[in-house]
Amino acid sequence: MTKPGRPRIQRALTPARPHQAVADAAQDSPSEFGGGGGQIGKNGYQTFRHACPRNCYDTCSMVSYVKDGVVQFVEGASESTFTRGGLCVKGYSYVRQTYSPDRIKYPMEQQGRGSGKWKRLSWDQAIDKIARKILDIKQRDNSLLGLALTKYSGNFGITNYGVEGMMSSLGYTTRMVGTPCWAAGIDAQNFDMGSMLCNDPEDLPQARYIILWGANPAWCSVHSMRFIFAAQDAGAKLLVIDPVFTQTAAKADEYLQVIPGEDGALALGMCRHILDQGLHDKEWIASHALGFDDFAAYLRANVTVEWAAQSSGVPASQIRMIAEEFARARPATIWIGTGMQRHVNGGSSVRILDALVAMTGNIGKPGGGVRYGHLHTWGFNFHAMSQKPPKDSKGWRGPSGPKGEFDFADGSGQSEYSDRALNINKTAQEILDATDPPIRMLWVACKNVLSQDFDRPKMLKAFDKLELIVVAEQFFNQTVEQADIVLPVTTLFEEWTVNASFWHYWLSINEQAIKPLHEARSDLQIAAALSKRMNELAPGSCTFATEIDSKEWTIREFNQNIYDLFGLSSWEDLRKGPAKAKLTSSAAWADHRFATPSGKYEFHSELCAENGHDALPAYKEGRKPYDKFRLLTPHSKFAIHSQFQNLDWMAEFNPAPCVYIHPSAATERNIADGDPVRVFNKVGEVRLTARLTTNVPPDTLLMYEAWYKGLDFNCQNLVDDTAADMGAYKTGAPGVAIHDQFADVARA
Ligand SMILES: Nc1nc2c(c(=O)[nH]1)N[C@H]1C(S)=C(S)[C@@H](COP(=O)(O)OP(=O)(O)OC[C@H]3O[C@@H](n4cnc5c(=O)[nH]c(N)nc54)[C@H](O)[C@@H]3O)O[C@H]1N2
Ligand SMILES: Nc1nc2c(c(=O)[nH]1)N[C@H]1C(S)=C(S)[C@@H](COP(=O)(O)OP(=O)(O)OC[C@H]3O[C@@H](n4cnc5c(=O)[nH]c(N)nc54)[C@H](O)[C@@H]3O)O[C@H]1N2
Ligand code: SF4
Ligand SMILES: [Mo]
Repeated sequence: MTKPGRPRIQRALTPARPHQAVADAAQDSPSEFGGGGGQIGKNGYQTFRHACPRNCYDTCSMVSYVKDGVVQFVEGASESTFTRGGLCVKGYSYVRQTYSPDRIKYPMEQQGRGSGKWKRLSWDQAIDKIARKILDIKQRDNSLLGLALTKYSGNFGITNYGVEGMMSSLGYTTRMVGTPCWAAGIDAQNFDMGSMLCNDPEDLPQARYIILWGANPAWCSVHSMRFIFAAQDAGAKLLVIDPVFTQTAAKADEYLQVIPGEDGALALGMCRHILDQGLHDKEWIASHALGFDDFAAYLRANVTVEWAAQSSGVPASQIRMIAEEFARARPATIWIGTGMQRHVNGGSSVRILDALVAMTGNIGKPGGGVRYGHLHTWGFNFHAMSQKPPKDSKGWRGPSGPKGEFDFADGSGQSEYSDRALNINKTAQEILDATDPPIRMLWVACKNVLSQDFDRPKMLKAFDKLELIVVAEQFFNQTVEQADIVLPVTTLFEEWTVNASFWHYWLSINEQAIKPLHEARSDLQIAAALSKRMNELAPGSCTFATEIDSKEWTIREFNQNIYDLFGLSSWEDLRKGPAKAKLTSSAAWADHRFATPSGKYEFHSELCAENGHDALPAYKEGRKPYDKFRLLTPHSKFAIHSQFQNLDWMAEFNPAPCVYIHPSAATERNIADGDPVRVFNKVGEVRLTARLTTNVPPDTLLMYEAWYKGLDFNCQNLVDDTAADMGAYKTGAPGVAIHDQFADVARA
């Protein structure tokens, strides 16, 4: 399908000044809660530096404008050539998020999970109850393996790894490891190249051909669109490959509707055609790659363009055309979205996309590359995370594996004991199965378990097994509803930290701009309070500091390597604005010294074979359908997962969830646009409104994940916990096949 023209979305990136009238009438009134931060700007506002700490590609550099101790409005920082002074709809609503009447204001205890009968506690009471429970577990089990932590992407500030530090400081505990997000792709890139590096997105304008493969940056990385448009303006072709005609697809020169999970077949067809046409980069392959002959033999023996067309639903003529265009354009690049690897064959598909970019000689080139993400700028001290367990702590016997994609050295050191690592993507099953000792207590931070984890009905059963559930949260979300104790946590304006991105190369300091609202405390302060009480009740039972200055702790995360990488003389330089890494090239792998065992790009990877997969980037079948329709539950424009959609500001734009159905499928079921429907499968059901659109294939249902305040919509009632193929090697657990789900629909 070719779509002509593309309306611009630049306007969304223009800095909004919702409170300009207030600004003009302003008096100087510096906030006393800057922790020594902030500058007096125009019109009497005190300004502070921030970073959007969510799990978003863009990790925007932000500025807050404070008057009378209140954040009046926010802007994107103009110094960053990535953020460019603009935020997305979610970023602009941070003020509402912080001052929302729905924020959790003080510690509370629930009289019966799900009862809604909450009783206010003082911080001392709450922490005392928690500390006594931890000591009780230790006494019963002679270890703290009965205490489990689940944490993911609520806040990626570097000091926020103090939550993991808090656990280590108590002893060896159980950790939910891995990532629900991008595990399969991480392994795939590690097998092919030895690490996950990524071109600077700001070099996209140099590309002559861009494929956005299962990525939706028009919603999920709005700032990247500017660079894509610049490439198009300079004559590049933009191709979007997605089962859904997304807003990103609407900007493309060409759109291909692939059958979900069949991207590997499509890319193999392209590889075969490029090989047949002799369009592969023989020089690049000879100098920098290992095992290409094996891959070529595999293609000749197992792949035809017709087979690829049959499997992927993309006509053979189109496969040939895009293969030739891609191979002839130099440089050409693929952005592999995280969406497309959430399949039982997702890692295998990513390896094939890597191979396509490699065989055309596009790796290591500005404007080229196979773009997935990177952690190149994350070399902090991880001081907050690195805490030693108390002496004589007992734990799991045996070595500890990686604890997720951000597994930077943990200070627990070498010991005969370690933490018990369980799969975060099977949290419910792991809790149900764990014995010796069972999991007795769950600590939840930066994670909305009952909105974002899988097989929600099973999760509720697993929660029934737990003796105590503590959630550190900002909002009364669906996990808090099922908790025993909730602790109010701060927002980004209320504490210090520092933020790097897994996509661009900017670094931003996050200053404290205001005093924490209500009785909110940061996760670090919570850890300190817990340590204090633990040591009062049982001296030596916790090694965490008992007083925390979040600014001091932020400074401690910096080191000379970070200063050198960003050209900083001190962390304080960041108070003048964000800094960009001094890259020798915008291209990842520009020196072609790959981090694989052979030092080459490995089409044939023994390491991959040792990890139980095919050594070659070979086709792997997708999941067999278990119900009538394919069900996709990707990311919303108005939410970061379960965050933001709950705000009244956002509800105004997007009041209620809906399921998108193709008109032909809807007619068969007598469903009209706007009808209330039931979507159901073996996991459970949800009720919502039907919307008819040809943007989805006839055999697919589409709904966006999100948490709406006051509505019981939850797509995890339909998503099971089936694993993706890869992820265990680098992140400690396989990824999860979020988009290999199936369901049926009927009028409600
Ligand atoms: N607005 C907003 N921005 C976000 C987020 C958010 O929740 N909201 N989340 C952040 C996070 S944590 C992440 S991981 C990223 C995600 O960023 P993206 O990967 O860009 O977004 P997703 O919505 O997860 O998936 C992208 C696309 O994958 C498609 N897809 C699903 N299965 C297949 C398949 O088999 N093949 C192909 N080719 N495509 C497929 C979906 O239809 C979807 O359009 O965005 C980040 N930014
Ligand atoms: N069906 C379906 N499921 C999915 C996905 C999908 O596409 N479809 N996407 C998956 C992906 S890519 C991801 S990354 C995960 C995301 O899974 P989560 O990381 O669980 O996602 P969030 O909804 O952002 O939940 C973070 C929680 O942390 C809280 N929080 C924010 N800041 C802080 C803080 O400083 N301290 C503490 N203690 N809490 C804080 C927020 O209020 C929020 O409740 O979801 C996965 N689940
Ligand atoms: S959600 Fe993403 S685009 Fe929006 S402000 Fe945060 S980092 Fe920027
Ligand atoms: Mo994610």
